[in-house]
Amino acid sequence: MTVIYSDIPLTRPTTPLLDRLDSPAQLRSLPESELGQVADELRAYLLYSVGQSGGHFGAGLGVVELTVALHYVFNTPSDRLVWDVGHQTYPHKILTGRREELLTIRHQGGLAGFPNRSESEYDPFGVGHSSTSLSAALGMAIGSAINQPADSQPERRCVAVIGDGAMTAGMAFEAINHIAHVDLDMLVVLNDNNMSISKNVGGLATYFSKLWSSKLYNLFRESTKTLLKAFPSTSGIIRKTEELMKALVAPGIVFEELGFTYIGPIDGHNIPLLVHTLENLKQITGPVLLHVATQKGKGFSPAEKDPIGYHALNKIPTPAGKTSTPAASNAPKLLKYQQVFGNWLCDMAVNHPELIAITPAMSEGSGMVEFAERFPQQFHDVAIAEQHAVTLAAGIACEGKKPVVAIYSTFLQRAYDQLIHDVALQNLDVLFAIDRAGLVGEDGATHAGSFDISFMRCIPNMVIMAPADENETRQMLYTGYIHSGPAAVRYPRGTGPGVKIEQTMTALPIGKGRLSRQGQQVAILSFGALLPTALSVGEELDASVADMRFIKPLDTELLDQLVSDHALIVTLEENAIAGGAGAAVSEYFAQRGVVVAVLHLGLPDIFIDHATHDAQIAAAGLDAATISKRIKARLLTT
Ligand SMILES: Cc1ncc(C[n+]2csc(CCOP(=O)(O)OP(=O)(O)O)c2C)c(N)n1
Repeated sequence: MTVIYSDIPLTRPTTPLLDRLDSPAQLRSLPESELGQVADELRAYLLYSVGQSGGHFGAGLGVVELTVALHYVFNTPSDRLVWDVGHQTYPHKILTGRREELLTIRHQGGLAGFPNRSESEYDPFGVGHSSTSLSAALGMAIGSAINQPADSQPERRCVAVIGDGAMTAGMAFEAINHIAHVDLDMLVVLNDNNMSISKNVGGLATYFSKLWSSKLYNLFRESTKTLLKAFPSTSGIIRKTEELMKALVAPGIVFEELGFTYIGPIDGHNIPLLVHTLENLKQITGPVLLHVATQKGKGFSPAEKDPIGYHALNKIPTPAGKTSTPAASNAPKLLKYQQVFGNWLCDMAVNHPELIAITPAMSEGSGMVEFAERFPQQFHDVAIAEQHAVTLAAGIACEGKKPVVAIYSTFLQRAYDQLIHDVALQNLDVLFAIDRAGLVGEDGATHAGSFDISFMRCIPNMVIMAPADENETRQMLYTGYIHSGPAAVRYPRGTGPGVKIEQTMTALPIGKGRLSRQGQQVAILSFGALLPTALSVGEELDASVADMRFIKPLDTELLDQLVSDHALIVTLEENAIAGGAGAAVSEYFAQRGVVVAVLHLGLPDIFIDHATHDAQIAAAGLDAATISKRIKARLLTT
């Protein structure tokens, strides 16, 4: 029985057994009877550790028993254990020699929040975006099967663990199709907790729920002892085992039809059952899908009741930290860009029944919860299906309605062809609200929105805007909404500078920036939310500062004007320098035959690791002091 906690321990719990486990090999040397205690201690330590560090929470709690069982049965790291998304791997990190370092997770120089090949040999595949595990594990199975005699045991087993949410993505379906075709030994563990970040949606989710409530699952839950007898762990009679397995297969199951041996659903919190089932599955050849039913937030009652709220947890402030907060509480409450978007969406929908908002499984993160409640007919959560989200929007636009696709910059990468081929090429009327544009802090490189300007700028028909503050965000969303054709507004994670938001919506003139500060010699062209930094550098150096607003089309009139009376043009953006807004400025000058000194400031050609956003900005050389230094250095050679 899982121990249920109702508080997060603020001091380190006593974990005598866990403390002895520095590798999965040590776990495997324990008698099976001690695994329950390992799981209890693991959960207690996980609660404590995430309370100290902050980070992903509910998903990890839900896979404590599964993680113990997988490392107990499989010979990791030689056997490959590939986790999907990777936000649920805190227990895996604890068991694979990173127990003490878990306290540093997502902090600069500490563990990454997701599996990372350079961090540990137990992380065979780096991840952060969902639904890659099946393809990666199949690739490993193919790679390790090469040069092996056809009839021999596989050199290593490849296991993918994928959530029911991640299973909704096209990539997962593509892999399932191919896995059956290749027909190598491979285990897919479907970790089904009925949740994505929000409630999981769609036909697949409904189908999984039906399986959960089936007689078969109840049989598994209630008759564990009988079942364990039915799964003799030492049985060498493979055929018999297979027959037993087959007998437990629900008839007509979708995965069976696709060429998998399907087992389950079984209780993912029952360690003896998990261990025995996994042991027996090792005997089965070809692709196997084990359907495991788990509960997100398991073992921490507030998270069990509110799995959405406890998807992630903020660091619990220390008592010392608490005393320093009252001063901060007097500060004006700043709105997040996501709230600005959510409020705009609701305000627009009041008078625009043709507005249809689409999210690929990110309604909380994108600030759409209120909209979904108030305008359910105009809201579509399409599950983790970015490609579908974009082409769906294209289809809606064909019917003369106005789709608004709210999508994180990093996840739009998944839908690049759809953006070009389905939307832009047909010049369809779709507004993209591109969230988390720029560096995103603790989630790190996998989630950084570093490339959207570069990859959108080259697409014909696109209008691309980058607001400098909350009010510009609102007005740009409106501008993009009433614009006919594809338009994108890219805004960052977190709060804006606190600019007053005009409730009245006024369309901005397309392709027009504004001069925010008149100075001399140097003109800083700011594209987006780094404007306050540009202004502070402008003050220090008496430089001109322009809030360019539009990346495409560029305000060429303003460029002509600035180049005529400044010696150095500095472009500033929170996007890759390569192909970014600065590159657009230089291309314009080159086209016009204008020779001028240009300094491009933006994200360098490296992946920037997890840290606070401020630290990441400093690592990119985009803090005010470094910008000022770089400009001064450049002036010396101009
Ligand atoms: C391509 C992509 N889109 C969206 C996300 C954001 N995201 C992270 S976890 C998650 C839910 C995953 O659900 P599931 O696979 O069921 O795992 P659970 O959290 O329920 O354990 C989502 C949508 C992502 N990581 N990758």
